[in-house]
Order: sequence, then structure tokens, then C-alpha cells
Amino acid sequence: MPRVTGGEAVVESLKREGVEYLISIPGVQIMSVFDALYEEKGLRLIVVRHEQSTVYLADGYARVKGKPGVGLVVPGPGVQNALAALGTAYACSSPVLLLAGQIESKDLGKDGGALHEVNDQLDMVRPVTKWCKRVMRVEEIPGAIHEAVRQMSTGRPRPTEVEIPWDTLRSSGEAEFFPPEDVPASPPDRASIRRAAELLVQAQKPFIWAGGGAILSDSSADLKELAESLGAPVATTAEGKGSIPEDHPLSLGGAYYGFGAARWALPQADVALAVGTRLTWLQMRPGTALKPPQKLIHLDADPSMIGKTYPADVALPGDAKSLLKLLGEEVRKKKVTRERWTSAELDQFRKNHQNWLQEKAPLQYDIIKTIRQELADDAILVAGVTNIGYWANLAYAARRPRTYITSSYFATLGYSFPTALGVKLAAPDRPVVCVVGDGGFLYGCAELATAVRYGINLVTIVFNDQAFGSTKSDQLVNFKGRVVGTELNNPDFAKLAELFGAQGMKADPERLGKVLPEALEAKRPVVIEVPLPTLIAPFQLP
Ligand SMILES: Cc1ncc(C[n+]2csc(CCOP(=O)(O)OP(=O)(O)O)c2C)c(N)n1
Ligand SMILES: [Mg+2]
Repeated sequence: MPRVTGGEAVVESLKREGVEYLISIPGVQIMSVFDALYEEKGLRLIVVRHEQSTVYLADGYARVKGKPGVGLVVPGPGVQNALAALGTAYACSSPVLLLAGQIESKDLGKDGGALHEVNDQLDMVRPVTKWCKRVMRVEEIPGAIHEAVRQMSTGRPRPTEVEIPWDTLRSSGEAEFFPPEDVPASPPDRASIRRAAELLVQAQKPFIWAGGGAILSDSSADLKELAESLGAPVATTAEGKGSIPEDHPLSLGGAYYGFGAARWALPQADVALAVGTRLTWLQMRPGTALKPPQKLIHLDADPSMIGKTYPADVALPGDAKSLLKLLGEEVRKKKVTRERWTSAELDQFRKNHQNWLQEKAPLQYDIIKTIRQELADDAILVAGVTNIGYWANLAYAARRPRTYITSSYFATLGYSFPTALGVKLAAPDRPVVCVVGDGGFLYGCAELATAVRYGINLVTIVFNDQAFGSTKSDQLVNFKGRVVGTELNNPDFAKLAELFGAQGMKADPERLGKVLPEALEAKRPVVIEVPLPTLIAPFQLP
């Protein structure tokens, strides 16, 4: 067994798990980890400018790669700065490991004012992690990191945290390291699969909802095959976008706040199969909500999500990929002959939705179509918490899984730009576009320095309405136009980008189609500022 410092044990453990990047801001309690990275070639250190970005970058990386992203922060303020991002990763079921320093072991629990002390740090991370642990000895470090990765690779992937006191990281011990593990999925319940197949085959109008879980489980091919075997249309949540190509004849695109092509189809459906979604936002408004006597077959990696918002006739807990494969086999044994939905019918639903977009949000629809037109199928769009981001849930046609990134129900203002940096780290050879508002961009624009330093050449489109637009339109719609505290003064975003050493551009919405291809070709990070009026969000429509 090799004798190593705590810092070396951390680095070696991460390398054994196949981790490529460690994203961090240094500080006295974690310097032993930094020291272990001196001359280290197998694990790349990315130093960011705010701890929120450690986890945002790790999250962006994880969403594209499907394997853990890792951040490292000092205790107390470092962990607290990272929390909104950890909450976002939790909401998005993203495998992110936060490694945190701790105060010296002798000071733990004393509330004595040790440097960066917070009593008790584990209590802060518990609500936004699946699993967390404090490690007190060097010998325990490899096991804890291995377990954190195992937790994120089994069942529902959600963030984990491991924290290590300053003195433990500095001291030496004998460490046994673990090889990465392939954890087999638990055996499926064949009887439930047969019942689900029976229901779907007998349905007059079967319908499929795909959520973020369909993406996380990499089950797109099986989902598409099942849909085709059944002739069932597939609509997605915002998080599920790309789980079926949105130009597929059975795709009804994304649904959001009761809107989407799905709202013309769903009322006709008699049996719905939900894959990897708790149906929360779909159940919130009548358009896309299931109603009795519609039957639900609910498949989810997290059994506690099944039937949470609508009673499930058949529960299918487990891994979507293997369950969809088995379900598809069972359906094909039974042979579906009838055409359940005609292509003319599905075309009409899509047409209705396009007409609705054209009527309610012509400017946003044009902008989103322009962005789509300029991007290859494998390009990745990070949809920020901004007007164009909300409308993109309904109007952007994602064609591949893991090419559309949201902050899910956390709706974390400020997440998109730092998350997009992590996305680009995971996909350096693919175009990455971040769509962000003037309000959201200034949360994390300091990471332009990170983008320039590490050559993370993404394109960021800042839609500038000089306002916290959706909160301003909330006042316009719901508070009799009494605008207070929602208008903003901003820098010139193109100049700001240039000051950081990035490229700055400006374009009116009509010229975005001209400017975007040039930005995508640039060998630098690019910020394009696009002026817009404050526009209404889908959830503010009467
Ligand atoms: C962390 C956080 N704080 C506050 C909010 C509330 N909020 C939602 S949208 C928004 C305004 C966003 O402004 P901007 O980024 O300029 O986008 P716009 O709506 O103008 O397109 C605010 C303040 C939030 N979602 N998250
Ligand atoms: Mg704005």
C-alpha cells in the first residue's frame, strides 16, 4: 500500500475514477491538494473566479459527458458560494462531486471562530446532495471518493460531497485505491413490464412523455424504437429535449407550462408512458396535464417520483435504458398493426403550435429559429433563465440528447454562462452557445477571464433589455405596471468582453443570423450583445 499525503490521495482517487478536470479556487485548507497537482498531467486544474462556478462548470461538464464533474472549495464561504450551483445540479439530477476542505479536526464542532468555520457544514450540503461524508483519516479518502462516484452512477444521479479537514489533507497515511466499478442495474420486474406492454398495445392513442431521466440514462435509441413500434408520439419536458430528435415524425417537441404541440395530442391519449419525469410542470396547467381516466405507466430511476403528481397504473422503477429495451421487446412480441395516430394528425398539432408561437412570440420565435439554423445537430445550447431561454423550451428543436441544457425547476439566475464553460470543456470540438439575459450574465461574467485563460471558446448571446425582464413583465402583467426595482444599468457587453481579452460583437435581432456564424468560427470566446425590448414570458400569458 503506498504512503501518500491526503492531498495525493484525493488526486490519485480522482484519476482512478477517470476524472479529467478539477475545478477550484485555492485556499489554505486545501493547498495540499493543489500541491499534489504540481507536475501532475493526468488531472487538469481549472481555476475559476467564484466558487459558484466550480460546481456550475462541473455540472455543465457532467451533463454532456454523463460522468461526474468535480469541484474543490475551501470550507465555510467557499462551500456557501457553491451552494446555489449544487442545488441546481440536485434539481437537474446531475452527477457532481463537491470536495470541500474543513477546519482542523481539533476545532470541529467547537464554534470557536476557526478560519472559515461553519458549524455544521454537512447540514448545509445535506438538502442538495444525495450522499455526503466527512473523512477524518487519509486511509478513508479513496473509499469515500469511490463511494461518492458509485452513488452518482447508480439509481438517480445527484450531487455528492466529501469534506476533509485541513490537517488530514496535510498528513500522510497508507491508502488503498479502487479501480472504477461498473455497477449492474437491479433486475427488472418482468410482470410489470408485461402489464405495461399490454396497456400500450391495447391503447387507442398511446402517448409518451420523456423527461430529463431519458437523457441521463442514455436511453434515446430505445425510446425512439419503442415509440416507432407503438406509433406513439413523444413530447418532452424542457429537461428531456433531444431525447428524441425533434425533427422525428413522432416528436411533438418540448412542452413547458402547459404549452407545446403536446396540448393538442394529450387530451386524446388514453394511455401515457412517462419516462424519467415527475410530471410536475406538465401537471401544473391544464394544457398538458393528465386527467382521469387517462392511464399512466410511470418509469423512473427514483421510485419516490413514481405517481407523485398523478397516480400510476403501472410502476416501472429502475434504469430507463434497460427497461425501455425490455418494454420494446415485449411490445414487438405482441405486434401492433393499427395506426394509432395519423401523420396528418401529428403534423396538424405541430402546425397549431407553430402558429401559436408566431402569434404570441414572433420575435423570440424568429431569434430561436435563427440560432437553430446556424447550429449543427451536435451543437449544444445552454438555455439561461431569460426570455429567449424560456421560449427556447418550446421553440428550439433539439436533435440529439445532451445538446440542450436547462436549470430545471431551480431556475437559477446566473447559472448559464459558467455552466456553458463546463459544457465546452466536455465538448471542445463542438459549438456551444449560451443564451443569457443582461441580469443573469453579470452574475458570473468574471468567468470571461477563465474562458480566455483556458481557451474555452464558447459563444455567449446576451439579450439585453436593460432589465430583470421577466420580473419587470411580472409587474407589467400582475402589478398594474408599477415597475419598481427591475430596471438595470449595464456596461457595454461587447466592450466588457474585449476588456477580458474575449471578442465582443453587437447585433440587432435581424442581424444575429449574419453575426453568429462568424462568432462560431472565432478562435476566442465571443460575447454577442443583442438589444431587445422587455418581452412577456410563456408563464405570464393570460
Ligand atoms: C438566483 C435567482 N435570483 C432571482 C431569480 C428571479 N428572477 C427570475 S428571472 C429574473 C430576471 C432575469 O433577468 P435577465 O437575466 O436580464 O433576463 P430577462 O428576463 O430580462 O430576459 C429574476 C430576477 C431567480 N430565478 N434566480
Ligand atoms: Mg434582461
